[in-house]
Amino acid sequence: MPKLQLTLAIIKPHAVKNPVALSYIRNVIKNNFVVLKTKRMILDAEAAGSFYEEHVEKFFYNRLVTFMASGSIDLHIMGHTHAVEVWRKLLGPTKVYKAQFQEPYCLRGMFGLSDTRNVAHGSDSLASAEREIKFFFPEFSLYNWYTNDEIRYR
Ligand code: RTP
Ligand code: MG
Repeated sequence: MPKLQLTLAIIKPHAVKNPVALSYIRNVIKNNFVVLKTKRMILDAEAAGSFYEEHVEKFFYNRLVTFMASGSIDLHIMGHTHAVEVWRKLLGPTKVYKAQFQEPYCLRGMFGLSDTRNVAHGSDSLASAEREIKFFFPEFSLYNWYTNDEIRYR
């Protein structure tokens, strides 16, 4: 049985509030990944700040942190043999002008409103995926997931 690589998807507040976006994104996730765990939560600004600590020096940091703490977010631990790459490909470019003009059928092209309100987050490497899953789900066991494991944990 093929082994699963894991990634963390975070559906951002504006997309959680948009029923068309949310149901489309959920279908994309369901059709492409084994979903191992989901959680809806509201981050406080302190937690959002520490999640995005690598960006602390960037001009958009305060805007990003304030936005991520502005409403409910949906977290998904998702598995696929190439989970990190596949989810980022489905999301498309970070910058909304690139997403809309170069890849209009990616999730950010369809539902992105700005570079900050760009629909969802995806881990950018295996190491980030592990850090990010541990950040939100400290009790989650990261290893030895296989393609027949859907819903075992949820
Ligand atoms: P993500 O982590 O969300 O998948 O996005 P990414 O790796 O493609 O982008 P990154 O450079 O890591 O940026 C992290 C988050 O910062 C927000 N951002 N806002 N000009 C802006 O307002 C701006 N630029 C980047 C994005 O929403 C990105 O998700
Ligand atoms: Mg990133």
